[in-house]
Amino acid sequence: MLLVEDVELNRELAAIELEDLCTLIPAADAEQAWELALAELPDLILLDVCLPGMNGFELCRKLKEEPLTQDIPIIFLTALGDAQDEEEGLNLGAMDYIRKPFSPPILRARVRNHLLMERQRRQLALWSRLDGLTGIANRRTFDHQLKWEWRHLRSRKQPLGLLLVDVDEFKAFNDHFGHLAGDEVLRKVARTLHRCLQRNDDLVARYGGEEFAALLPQTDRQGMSRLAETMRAAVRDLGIEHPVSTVVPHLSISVGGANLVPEDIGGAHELIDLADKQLYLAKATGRNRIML
Ligand code: GH3
Ligand code: MG
Ligand code: MG
Ligand code: MG
Ligand code: MG
Repeated sequence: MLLVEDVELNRELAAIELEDLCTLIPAADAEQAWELALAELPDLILLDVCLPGMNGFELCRKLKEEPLTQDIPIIFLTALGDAQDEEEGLNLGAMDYIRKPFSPPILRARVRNHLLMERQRRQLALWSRLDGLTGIANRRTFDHQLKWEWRHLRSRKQPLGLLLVDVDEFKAFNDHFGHLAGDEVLRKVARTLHRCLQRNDDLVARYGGEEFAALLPQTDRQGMSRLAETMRAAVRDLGIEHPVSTVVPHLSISVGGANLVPEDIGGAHELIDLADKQLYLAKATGRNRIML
């Protein structure tokens, strides 16, 4: 939690009351608090209003305008006691407004409740981006990232690569071993594909069912081909028996890939269409292969 308070004694008083609830980051003015908020992304900001230089209301406005910090809950802790001040603070987006002198146990209880809510919010935000079965990125995250990369690379005129990965004859695997065994295999495949990634900006997501998608910014066809082959080999090396497969007696994947420099006309769905067609070809020509 970030504690923004210019009077040292007040900082110490608040710290005594709150230090066992969270890690306290102290700031003596709003400029310093702004830097710390961006660098640390604290789970709560306890904010004085009367500060040297930029005041607390101005800092609050600035934090709410910045995408990185706009969701961080803010509690004003201030000697400004007018109803108008309180109204202004709350209208700026602060979660709470506490007047000085404060009652230590009430400050403590309010801070504890807001911290709890923020931790829950962060947990939900994280879960909304991850696939429940495999723990890798979900479709929502993939769609979001695809749009973002498309726009980003369009302005830089650099290529965006996409690999669509589909487990071969997985229906037969489920029918033979049961869905629980199938689920376990999907977890293993997801983990394996994820481990094959080399760059920080690469993303592998569960696209749906037994299909995965790897988004590869600034990757040329050669790089894609190398990665796809690494993935195919890594899944094969899991050595998962698939006795009813008509392809090979172990679990295998087919991969379709496409690579485009985003243009002003057309959209990211073009890339998906192209990769999908290549995946279809990989399936139609025998599976357990890569088509780029
Ligand atoms: P192909 O080689 O043509 O891809 O054949 P396939 O059987 O893999 O493809 P199909 O699309 O016919 O079937 C996909 C199967 O994936 C059917 C479904 O039961 C299974 N599947 C999808 N999602 C899950 C899941 O979350 N858990 C399990 N266990 N199976 C799943
Ligand atoms: Mg002050
Ligand atoms: Mg499929
Ligand atoms: Mg399949
Ligand atoms: Mg099929």
